[in-house]
Formats: sequence, C-alpha cells, structure tokens
Amino acid sequence: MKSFAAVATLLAEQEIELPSWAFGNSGTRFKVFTTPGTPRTPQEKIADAAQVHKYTALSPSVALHIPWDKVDDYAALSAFAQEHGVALGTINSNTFQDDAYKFGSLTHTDAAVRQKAIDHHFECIDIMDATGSRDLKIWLADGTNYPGQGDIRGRQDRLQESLQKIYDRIGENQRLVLEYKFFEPAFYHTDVPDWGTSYAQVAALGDRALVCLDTGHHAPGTNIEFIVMQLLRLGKLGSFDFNSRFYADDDLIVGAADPFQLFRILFEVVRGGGYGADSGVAFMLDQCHNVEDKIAGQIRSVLNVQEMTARALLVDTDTLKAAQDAGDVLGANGILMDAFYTDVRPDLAAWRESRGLAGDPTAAYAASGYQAKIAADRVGGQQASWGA
Ligand code: LRH
Ligand code: MN
Ligand code: MN
Repeated sequence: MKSFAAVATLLAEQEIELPSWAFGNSGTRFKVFTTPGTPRTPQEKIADAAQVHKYTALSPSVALHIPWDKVDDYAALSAFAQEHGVALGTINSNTFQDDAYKFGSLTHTDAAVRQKAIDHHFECIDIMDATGSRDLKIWLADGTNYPGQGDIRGRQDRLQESLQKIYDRIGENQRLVLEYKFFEPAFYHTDVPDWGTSYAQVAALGDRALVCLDTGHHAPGTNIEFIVMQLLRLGKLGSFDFNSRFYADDDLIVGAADPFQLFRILFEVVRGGGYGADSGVAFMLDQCHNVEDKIAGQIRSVLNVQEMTARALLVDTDTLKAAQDAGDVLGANGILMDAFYTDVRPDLAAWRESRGLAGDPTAAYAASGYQAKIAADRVGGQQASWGA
C-alpha cells in the first residue's frame, strides 16, 4: 500500500461543491420537519455553506438551483459569496415544478412549452455569465406513467432538438451536464433514465456537453463504478452528484449507506484520471438533511468523501496490476481491500492540523456556537422546494 504522506498532496486538490438546497428544510411527502436556524434567503444558505468550507477546506463553491435561489442581482450574490470565502458554482435548472410541465418540458409535444423550458435555460446561462459559473446542470423530470401515454421516440428527438438550442447558447468556457435518473417522478418511462441515454444525447451536442452521474439514481445492485469507468474512458464524465441511498433517491449523506461503494467509485475515478484540479470531473453533493442538522450533515458528507478518496489513493496500483496480470484473484482483491480497510482518520486529522485547520472539523464547528447563533437569529426558515 502507498503511504499517507505519498498521497497527501493529491488530497490537497480535492474540491467538493455543496448544494444550496442542502441547507433548507426538506423532507418527504409525509412530513417536512423544520430545523432551528434554517436559512431564509439564498444569502443565508451561502453563509452556512461557507461554514463547511471554513472547517474542512474542502468545499470552496456552492451550487444554485433556479428559481429556488432566485435573486435580483447575481453579480452581487457572487460578491457576497466571495466575501464569505466561497464561490458560486454549478447552476441547476428546474423544469419540474411548473404546471406547464405536467406532460414534459424539453420533450413536450407543444412547441410553446418547449420554448418556455428552453428560455428558462437561457436565463440560467445569463446567471452563469453573471456568477462566472462553468456548469449548467440539467435534470429533467420528463417521462410518462402509462404505456402508450407518449411517443417515447418522438420525445427523444424533441429532447435532442431542445438540448441543441441550449448547448448553442453556452459560452466557450461553459459546459452543459445532463443528469439521468431511472425513475421518479415518472414511473413508466423517463426520458433520460440512464447513462447511455445521457451519453447519446450529449455526444450528439459536442465536446462541452457531458454526463452528470448522481449516485442515487440507479436501480439497486447497479455497478456504478463500472459506469464511472466507462464514462471516463469515453471522456464524457462531467460531474458527480454524490449522496447515498438504501432504496431509491434517498439523498442521504454520501458514504453513510455504503462506504465501500463510495470507495469503489472513487478508485475508478482515480484510475480513470478523473481526480484532481485539472481532470474536468466536478465533485458535488446532492443531498437533503431531513432529520439531522444540516451544516453538520454537510461537514460529515465532505469528510466521508475525503476519507474514501484517501483510501482509494492508497491502493498500490503497481502491485495490483501485477496481481491482476498474474491471474492472482485473491491477491488482487486483497490489495484493494487492504486500502479500503485502512482507517485514515488519524492521518487526516494530523494533516489538517499541519494545514492550520482543526483536526476534528465536526467538533470545531460544534464548539464555534454558530448553530446556536443562527437558531436564535433566524426565525421562519425556508423550506427547500424539494421533497423526497
Ligand atoms: C433529481 C435531483 C436533481 C435535482 C435535485 C434537487 O432527483 O437529483 O439533481 O436538481 O435532485
Ligand atoms: Mn441530482
Ligand atoms: Mn436525485
């Protein structure tokens, strides 16, 4: 196995974008519990996200969701973020909450509805220009509930046409990432259900169109690291929405349900050249904290990603390759498992301290009094417009 010291410089490159909506109240269709101190404005969400970065040095940017984070002046919002030590990142479009989109958005049979959805993306691109954001992330709720309800081929063709118009509008240094999800809210078919469809759609657009992989958007038992490998191999992995799930799109804390899966994913990311500042693969969280404290939940999340990244980096790839080539099945498996079973927490704590951070970010945040202060200051916090 490699030594922790040998991988520490790579760890310093890690950046994990936080979703603004993780800081709002969220829940299920059964109940949304409120949390004291919940942000009331996009500015307060950004201020909370900045706390996560302050204690972990892992999350220098915050993703916005439009219109959930609608403001009058995005350049001013960007300046506000900078003052708090973070930048504004990915802009997420939202075509899943208007009545107009009941039967689809970019795939709709009515050209006027499609244009409304395209115009919303143009507005998102204008926001990106004001905030300096690189990525436009598109997730579509489009789909049908019953066989025969829609012409699934026609919908795919209209999707391509709509995406092309959006892609043509993004700037030279901007990218479009298309997220897939196997079901929900549509249950019979979804227009972008899997990586293959997302790949086919973005490949037809051009180099700056890529796939976004949300770890919670696969059927149980799916080998997600295989998809990671394939997309990296094809040069089309643009970004991750990290979270974890037991059943469907649970949006639980990444690495909480299955840290081994997160390790396997990160191992393939590293293997495929998807790790590091220049890799072009953006790490993001896409989570909700329904019953736990949100800022502490985000701190736990980025630390989970960091821990599994460190373990993935520890794998002795030369020895692994030799074992693989020699047909040493158990030897190869053992090399991977050695790295996975290594508790990197003490090394990470010491390394943080060497960089002027608290060894235990969770404890440092808890001791700061920030949570009590926002609970006292903020009354009537915002509900994230997103249930389960
Ligand atoms: C859809 C999704 C998508 C949305 C977010 C709130 O399930 O993963 O990324 O933008 O949740
Ligand atoms: Mn997502
Ligand atoms: Mn999701």
